[in-house]
Amino acid sequence: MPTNVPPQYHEAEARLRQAKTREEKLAIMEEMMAIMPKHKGTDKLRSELNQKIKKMKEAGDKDKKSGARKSVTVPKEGAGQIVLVGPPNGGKSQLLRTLTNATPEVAAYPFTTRMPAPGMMPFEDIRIQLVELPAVTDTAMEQFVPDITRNADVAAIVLDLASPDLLDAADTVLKQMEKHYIFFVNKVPEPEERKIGAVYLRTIVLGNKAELPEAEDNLPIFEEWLAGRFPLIKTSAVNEEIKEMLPRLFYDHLRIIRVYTKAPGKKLEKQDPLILPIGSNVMDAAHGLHKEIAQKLKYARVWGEGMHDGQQVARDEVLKDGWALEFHV
Ligand SMILES: Nc1nc2c(ncn2[C@@H]2O[C@H](COP(=O)(O)OP(=O)(O)O)[C@@H](O)[C@H]2O)c(=O)[nH]1
Ligand SMILES: [Mg+2]
Repeated sequence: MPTNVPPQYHEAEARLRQAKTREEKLAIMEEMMAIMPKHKGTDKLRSELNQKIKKMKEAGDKDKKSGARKSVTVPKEGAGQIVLVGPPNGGKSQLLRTLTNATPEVAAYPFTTRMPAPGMMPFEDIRIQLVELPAVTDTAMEQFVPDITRNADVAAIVLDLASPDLLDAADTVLKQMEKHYIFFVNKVPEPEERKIGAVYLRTIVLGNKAELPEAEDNLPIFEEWLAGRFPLIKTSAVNEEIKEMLPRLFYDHLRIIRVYTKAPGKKLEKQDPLILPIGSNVMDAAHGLHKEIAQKLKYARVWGEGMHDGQQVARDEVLKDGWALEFHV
């Protein structure tokens, strides 16, 4: 090869020869494109590669039109689903490894993860589903990335806080999602302020690799860019200490509560909570348990914060996290 390209390029090229599916090949070619330095010596190579990418995309579009597009979904499990989205190399896989039992490949080259990788993160007596999505760049995003994101409960944008491309990478994630009418927000707007057909997803930003000195240097400009749009949590995915902090934080952002049910006359055992949105009332919990209980419900008794044991409450009493309920029909 006449041009000077970094070793990662050759490594990617080797993987390209092994790649089987079109999606894989396309992702690797996009990666090669991103790795290749831009100067006169690479002009020809870049234009050739661009042509190949274009052809492959066209072939893919044809398949889509003929209905061959394969859809990738991740069925929800546990108390809520949080997607980990971001540029390559932010530390999504490492986060998943530290917080769940999943074992996605962690690597210093981009685009390691081509399929969604789910894992279950324990939090107290429940489990929350984390889903690592393939990297989002300005040239590459698998169709299922917005599809899965749209359906998630919360988004966590995972960024390498130490990267010189931090702001561009962050911008790209938001812009790519907006193309699909997905808006990452701190707070979901009131119905009258929503755009028709748009999806608003509560979002937090994980500023990862926070222990690196460059992260500290980048912080002021990054906070300026953020301008309070999302909560920023500094993390070190490699540090086990995040297990003490992140599960609670993710739980809080899901804006859910746990309520336990108790049968009249039986001992209170706090097991298998019902998961309900914050603001749910006694009636909602009854519905969550059984339609018939909801239909016949007269009142409930409550054990938990702010109540004396067995206090009687009406059907519209708003629930608190951790309450135990006894339904009376
Ligand atoms: N210093 C440091 N490196 C990290 C951290 N998290 C991930 N990495 C490294 O960053 C690279 C990319 O991580 P990975 O989890 O594969 O990123 P992904 O592409 O977002 O899934 C790997 O070499 C990781 O070991 C962190 O908190 N601190
Ligand atoms: Mg990954």
